[in-house]
Amino acid sequence: MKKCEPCEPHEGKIMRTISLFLANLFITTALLAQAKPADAPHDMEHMQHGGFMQGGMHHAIAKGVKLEQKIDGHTIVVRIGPMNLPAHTSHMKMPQPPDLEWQVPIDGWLLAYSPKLVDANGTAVPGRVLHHSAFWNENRADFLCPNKEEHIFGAGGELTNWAEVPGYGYRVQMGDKIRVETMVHNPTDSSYDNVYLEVTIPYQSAADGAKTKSVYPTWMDVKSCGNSGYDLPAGNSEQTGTVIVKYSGVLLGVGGHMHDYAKQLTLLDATRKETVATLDAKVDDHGELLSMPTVLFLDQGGYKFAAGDVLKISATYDNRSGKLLRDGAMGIVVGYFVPVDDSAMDALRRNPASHHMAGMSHDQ
Ligand SMILES: [Cu+2]
Repeated sequence: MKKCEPCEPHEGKIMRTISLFLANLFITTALLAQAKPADAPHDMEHMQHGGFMQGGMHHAIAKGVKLEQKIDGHTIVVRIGPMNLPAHTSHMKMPQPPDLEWQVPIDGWLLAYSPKLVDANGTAVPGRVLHHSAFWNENRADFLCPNKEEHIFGAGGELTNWAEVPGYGYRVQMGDKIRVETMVHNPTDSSYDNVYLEVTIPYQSAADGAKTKSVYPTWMDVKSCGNSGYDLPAGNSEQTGTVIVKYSGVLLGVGGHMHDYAKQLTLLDATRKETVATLDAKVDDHGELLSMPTVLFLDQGGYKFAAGDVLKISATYDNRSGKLLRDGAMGIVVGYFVPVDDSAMDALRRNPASHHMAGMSHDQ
């Protein structure tokens, strides 16, 4: 059994810094939880089941948290709650919602994701109390790392939107099973009761015959296809990984995800010996991450990848805390990929692995 990894260095800091920017749109955000290996034995699944800060930790499970959805016009609202959040409660002390399952109610494309927190009266609750939430499509494998499920949406305390990229969407089929991992905490002075996380998801129905093109979320990680988090040594350091693109297509644009003390994230097409993007982190005087830039390739019709291209991802940090930060770093270039032959991506569909959903304890 995997032991609890300390994650205090992360608390309240990481999630709001996670940003993926695409097109000339708004900020898109992504929480990077790591997936379990698809073919892991069942016990393995359990210990790796949670998000990158959740896996193997010993949380009490919040009772009575449910996932509900409603369709309103061309919008689905997924609602998770109620959650009671006493003031000054760390994510370790807070009872956490179990993993919940969202069954996609439409055949078509999900176009955007807009999260918010409200109480039972519909009054806004500060986003800070959301540690993170991540949506995983159990019916699909990640196209770069098929050992992981496709990570389709994530958010932290910043609650920023994954805005619509006009003409593009994420293809789903009726009944697709999306696993929703949510972790909450409350660093504020106020207690909040009966809190709901609502994610508003506009969609395009396949029956409407629109010429929506499918995009695939693309996570290019310095840890290659392994767990995203790694120990950050004091001082300057660099971590490098590679992934192979097995499909020809274009990358529309990229943003990046790093943690505090970040310096730079780079993406190279090693096969073409070309730098795809260089993302300089913006940090404050204390090294706290403020933002990561976005690079778009829309003017050139996207950055072209050929099947078999080797991508090299590098992350540099300058950890000025003077000590090693356990699980303190990540380096992920995040973008949207449009394959030349979308039908080739059908091979990534699969039957979901069996999970114990609602009521599952993370410390099992
Ligand atoms: Cu991270």
